[in-house]
Amino acid sequence: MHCFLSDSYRDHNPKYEYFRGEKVPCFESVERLDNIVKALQARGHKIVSPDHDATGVIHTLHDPVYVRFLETAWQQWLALDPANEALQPFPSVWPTRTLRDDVVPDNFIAKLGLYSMDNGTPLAQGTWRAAKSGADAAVSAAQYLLNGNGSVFSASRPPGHHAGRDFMGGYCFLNNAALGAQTLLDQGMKKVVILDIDYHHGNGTQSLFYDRDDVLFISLHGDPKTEFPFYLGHGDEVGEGKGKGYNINYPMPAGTNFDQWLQCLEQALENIQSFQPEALVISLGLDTFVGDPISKFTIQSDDFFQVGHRLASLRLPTAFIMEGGYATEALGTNVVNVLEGFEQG
Ligand code: OKP
Ligand code: ZN
Repeated sequence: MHCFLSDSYRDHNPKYEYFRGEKVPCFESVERLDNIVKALQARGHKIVSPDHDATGVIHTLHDPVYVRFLETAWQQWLALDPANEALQPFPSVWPTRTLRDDVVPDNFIAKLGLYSMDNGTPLAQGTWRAAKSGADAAVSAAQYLLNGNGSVFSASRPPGHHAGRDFMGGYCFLNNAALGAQTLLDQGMKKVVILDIDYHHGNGTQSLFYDRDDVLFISLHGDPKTEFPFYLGHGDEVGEGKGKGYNINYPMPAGTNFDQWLQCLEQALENIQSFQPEALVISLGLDTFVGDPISKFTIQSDDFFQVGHRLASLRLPTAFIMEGGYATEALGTNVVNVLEGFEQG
């Protein structure tokens, strides 16, 4: 499959995140994408650099004030104290309910809380460059479909589906899949689907399109009653206004196996067929894998061929956009199994 690889993914390289109150090495690591690239090369897939600039569509979907914050966050952090170079900023306070989110505080950590949904999204020196080049890869993938091609993969990190109009979270800063879908619409398509098969609900993507009928968002994920992002992704979230009926969630309990997962996928495929879209954007998370260290489904590496195969049955121009997957060793194999299952389908 034709692959766009983010040029700057290695620039986002935070040293640690917090897990159960302890500093631990980041699950969302540089090595994840290194391994995907290795597997793509070993199995003969063509890898090119992004050839489109996402700046315009980033400012359509994301709040320009939030984007400016991301661009300058590391400088703001260093301006507090040059010794911060060796440290990572984390938010520690959030404007939850009754508190005001319409006045941007001067305090940097308070600003970070305003623009974050969690304290689990480490920010480092090259974060903006990596996030921006990942968005460029997603937009390039969308353009590749618009040029008449049938399928494409955008290889990037950090992921995107938890990021909303004006917030980061869940390792995500810019919503790559949403930016790809919006590009398809901006260039003349009338209806596109985003199907999110990452283990975690794509709360950012859902929120960006919740009141719209030109993007059908469907997500298969761990039940938010027990799984991140906890506060969105329930089955009764069906969209609002003219978007009513264009948001579909399939939450599944921890322990869900491939047969049970596939039953939800088959329902999602029927939802997609009824919508009659012009293109499909897949938020491709591989953290549904049995060996994933932070997730609880039991899908095996070989099952991912069938996932790709079933997606191909829709016969739609399809852009795969990389999201999560933290079993680093198996990640390359699992990604390429989906892509090759699709090509063989
Ligand atoms: C991002 B994506 C470990 C807890 C996990 C949230 C998970 C983010 C998943 N510190 N933090 O959807 O794969
Ligand atoms: Zn995930």
